[in-house]
Amino acid sequence: MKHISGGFSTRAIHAGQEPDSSTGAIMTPIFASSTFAQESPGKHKGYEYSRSGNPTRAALEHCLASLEGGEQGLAFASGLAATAAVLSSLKPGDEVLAPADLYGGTFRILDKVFKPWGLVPRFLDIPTPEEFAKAMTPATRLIWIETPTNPLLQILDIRKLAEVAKGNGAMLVVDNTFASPCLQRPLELGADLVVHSTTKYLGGHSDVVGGAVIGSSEKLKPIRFNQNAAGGVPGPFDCFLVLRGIKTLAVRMERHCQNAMNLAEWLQTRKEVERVYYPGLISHPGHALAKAQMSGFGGMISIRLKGGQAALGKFFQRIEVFTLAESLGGVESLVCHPATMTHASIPAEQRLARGIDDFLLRLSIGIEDFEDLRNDLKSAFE
Ligand code: P1T
Repeated sequence: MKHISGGFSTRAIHAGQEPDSSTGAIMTPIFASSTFAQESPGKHKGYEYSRSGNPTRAALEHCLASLEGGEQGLAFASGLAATAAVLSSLKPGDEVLAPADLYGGTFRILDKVFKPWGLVPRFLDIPTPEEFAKAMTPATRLIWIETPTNPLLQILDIRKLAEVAKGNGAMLVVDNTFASPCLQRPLELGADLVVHSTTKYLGGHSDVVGGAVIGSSEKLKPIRFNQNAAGGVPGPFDCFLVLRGIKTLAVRMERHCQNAMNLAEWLQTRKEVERVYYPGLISHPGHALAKAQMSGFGGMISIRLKGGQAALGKFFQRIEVFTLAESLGGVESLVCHPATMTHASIPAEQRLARGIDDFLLRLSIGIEDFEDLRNDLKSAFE
């Protein structure tokens, strides 16, 4: 595949996506073929069987690597399939440190799938580099973080955590789903691997589930092996959808960020809202760090609603432009109730201790007209 240089948007549109050599098709063809003809045993055009490699997937993997500034990308059937592939490269007895504020499914796979298998996950309530450094033991192989975190939008210091990990011979993995490579590139800040749920901003249109891992060829070796050996691969149509979404990532992110910033500022002035969590607000404890390691503050806002169950019930009844649904990062605005939806797999006691109670709402701000989003929330509050 041709190396495409240039700015982020140029690479988003062209990396891995040169016109099809046999037909000239501008859009990457969906190679719906499970297997590929061989001229003689072992002599082929680079593809043998679609679990091992598929041209549409290869285009996506190439593009993802280019956007994150990694040598290679690997695409998976979902964000959690990507997570599973990374965790599978560890051994029983290895420790994984992660912030307590984490996507519920990531907590669940660590706690319910890999812990019984022998991995030792430990979750830190205060996710500062100092606390991670204190928590490291000789068995710690991986620091796994999200930043901004899901759902409380805490900002973690990628550069310092990479140093903590390296100092102890461990790796730093950053789930970059909330920021997307458009706003934050963890590999450039020292992270070893980047993980994505491509279901979110990369796909961008809530029409596909996918995942990815990006990094150096060397560090991806066991994960590449797992991709083929365990087989959690996406189909070619899903790869096409993510590739198509990526083409508009930069323009979408600009609008997500703008709408979210305007709404966060407005939400701060509302008496119905006890607290607004958005890293773009000067009052956010991670604001300065977000400004330093991100080029925009993203499209996710969490709020704590006042007024108890009655206000909550009314809010869900009255929203019209926002839709009550899991997921995020699509062009349409969504509201999620983490306690019963995305973070329900965390035991109630732990969930409450982490601040995920009934009155926490997570908003995925879409790219609709700002006034319509504000008016929708306004009428749901009043
Ligand atoms: O849903 P899937 O593509 O498997 O991705 C899992 C995942 C991984 N990492 C982060 C930060 C995520 O937010 C997710 C999925 N999250 C939701 C579905 C959600 O509504 O938060």
